[in-house]
Parts: sequence; structure tokens; C-alpha cells
Amino acid sequence: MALRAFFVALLLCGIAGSPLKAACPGGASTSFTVTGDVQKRAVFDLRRLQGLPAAQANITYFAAGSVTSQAFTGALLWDLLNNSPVGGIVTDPNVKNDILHKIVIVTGSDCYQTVFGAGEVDPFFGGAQIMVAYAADGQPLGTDGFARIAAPSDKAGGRFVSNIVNIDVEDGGSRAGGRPPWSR
Ligand SMILES: Nc1nc2c(c(=O)[nH]1)N[C@H]1C(S)=C(S)[C@@H](COP(=O)(O)O)O[C@H]1N2
Ligand SMILES: [Mo]
Repeated sequence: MALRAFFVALLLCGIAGSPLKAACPGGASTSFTVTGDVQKRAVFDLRRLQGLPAAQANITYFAAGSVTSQAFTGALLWDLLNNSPVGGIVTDPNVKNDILHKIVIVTGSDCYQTVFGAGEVDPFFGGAQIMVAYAADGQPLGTDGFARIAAPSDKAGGRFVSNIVNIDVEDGGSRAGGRPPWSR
């Protein structure tokens, strides 16, 4: 009987305390890490973010069915990845336009995620002014955390990841690791 209660408790713990849930508590972020295929991993807080060249954009977008207009201030995602301390995305010079293989995965404290293509934000290619914003209408972002994505040409707010806790650069190319997908 006691053994049975133990296994029931174990099962309940397994469901309630799943690792994913524990890793995604949500709430306002105060710093994020930059990881993956970058010259140097880094931790950003508000002060560090404000140290990058400032960008501004007035953005009108749909959020949960209603239109919102906000003046965002922040750093361009491209600038953040290419200035000190991160110092650039690591690419293989032997792979033609390897930058176009890279994806930038932005994760919020609730594990909400959006992926951007490096080619989309690279000024040589898409040049999208995707921003890591730290203010809206001149005010800190409050419950959206210290930093949030703002995507000027997006129609809806889905990619505006709030409460950023990580920005990760990975090789999203089908030849990641030198193996095309059809050979895996
Ligand atoms: N971390 C996180 N960011 C998020 C979301 C989320 O669930 N978690 N929802 C997205 C969606 S679907 C929209 S429409 C906007 C809503 O932004 P708002 O709450 O400022 O209107 O935030 C986006 N950013
Ligand atoms: Mo949304």
C-alpha cells in the first residue's frame, strides 16, 4: 500500500514537475544570454543593451486582434550580434555564404520562441531592422521584461518575443554537420 502511494506520488511529480515547465517559469526578464555559433558568448542586461548603437522604430501591429502603435527604442539584432562583446556569428569560410545557413533563436522566460534567419537580418541580404527593444514610447517594458523583440515590418505581434532570456545562433542549414538531411 505504501509502495503504491509512493509510485502514485512519483507519477504526479513527473507530470507536475516536468523539466520543460521548470525551465520556463515566465515573468519579467532582467538579463539574457547569447549562445551558440558566436565569437564570444555574452550576458546582456539593460545597461549593456543601452551601450549598443540605439535604433528607433514606430511600429503598428496586431496583437490579440487589436491594433497597437508603439515607438520602440533598442539595439538592432544584427548590431548586437556583431558588436563587442559578441563579436559576430561564426561561419565556415569553406561553405559558400555560410551566414545564410544560420538561424537566430530568440527565447522568452516562458519558453515562447521565434526564429529569425541570419540572412533576413544581415544588411547585405534582407537587412530587416529586427530590434531588441528596451523601451516603448520612452518607457521601460515592464511586464514584457527588460528586453523584447520588435519587428518593424511585421503585421502581427507574434514575433515580438518579450522577456528575452536567450538568443542562440545555430546552423539551420540542411548540411549542418556536413551531412545533408537525406543521408541522416
Ligand atoms: N515571451 C512571450 N512573448 C510573446 C508572446 C508570448 O506568449 N510569450 N506572445 C506573442 C504574441 S502572439 C503577441 S500578439 C504579442 C502580444 O504583445 P502585447 O502583449 O504587448 O500586446 O507578444 C508576443 N510575444
Ligand atoms: Mo498573437
